[in-house]
Amino acid sequence: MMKVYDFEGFPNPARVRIALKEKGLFDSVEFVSINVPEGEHRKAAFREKNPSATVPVLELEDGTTIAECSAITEYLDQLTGEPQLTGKTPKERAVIAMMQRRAEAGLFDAVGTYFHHATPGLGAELETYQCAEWGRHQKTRAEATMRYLDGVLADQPYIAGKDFSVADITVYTGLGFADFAGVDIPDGCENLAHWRAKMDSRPSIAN
Ligand SMILES: N[C@@H](CCC(=O)N[C@@H](CS)C(=O)NCC(=O)O)C(=O)O
Repeated sequence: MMKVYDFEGFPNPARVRIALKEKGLFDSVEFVSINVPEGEHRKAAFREKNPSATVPVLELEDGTTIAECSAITEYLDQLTGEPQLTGKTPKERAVIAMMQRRAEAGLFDAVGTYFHHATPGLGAELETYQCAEWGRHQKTRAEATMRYLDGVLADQPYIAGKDFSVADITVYTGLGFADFAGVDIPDGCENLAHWRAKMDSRPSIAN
């Protein structure tokens, strides 16, 4: 059985958990909890699985370890032979990859940098280097990305076009991370708010 090393309730693990549900694979993996708040992910045993010392990590039955949510989602999507999250045609795949990267760098990771640098983050023991100014700058980047995505959603129902994709998962979990970190959706982003309300009731997210 494949294994997912993660910590339930954290934002990056949530990305893979939603992808697993979208693919009907949630019950085909064994979850192994890595206690991130206590620093278990920084110990040698876990660094052997992921030198970046982050969760989640997918471990295949042959022992191959795959880190990075985008890479894990790509694998899961291809595994079933029927890609639904990362596109089928060259054009779909490229547009989804572009929007996924914009969402990840501009929103999800920007919120993460704000959280880790400009707030207490994971606490003094784990946050060994903080640059508050850089963190605050990334908050403005996250807000700008929310405004950009609001504009995107004025013309199309999902982040990368007419169909749900991995980019929607990244934006949805990025907004959840933003709530947790204290980054508000700017006033007037009604398209983004409506899209979010629609996502709230999607089975892979609601259940
Ligand atoms: N880009 C990575 C980010 C993974 C990540 O940062 N995960 C967080 C949990 S949400 C983590 O393990 N943080 C540990 C730390 O900051 O020490 C991915 O896509 O998986």
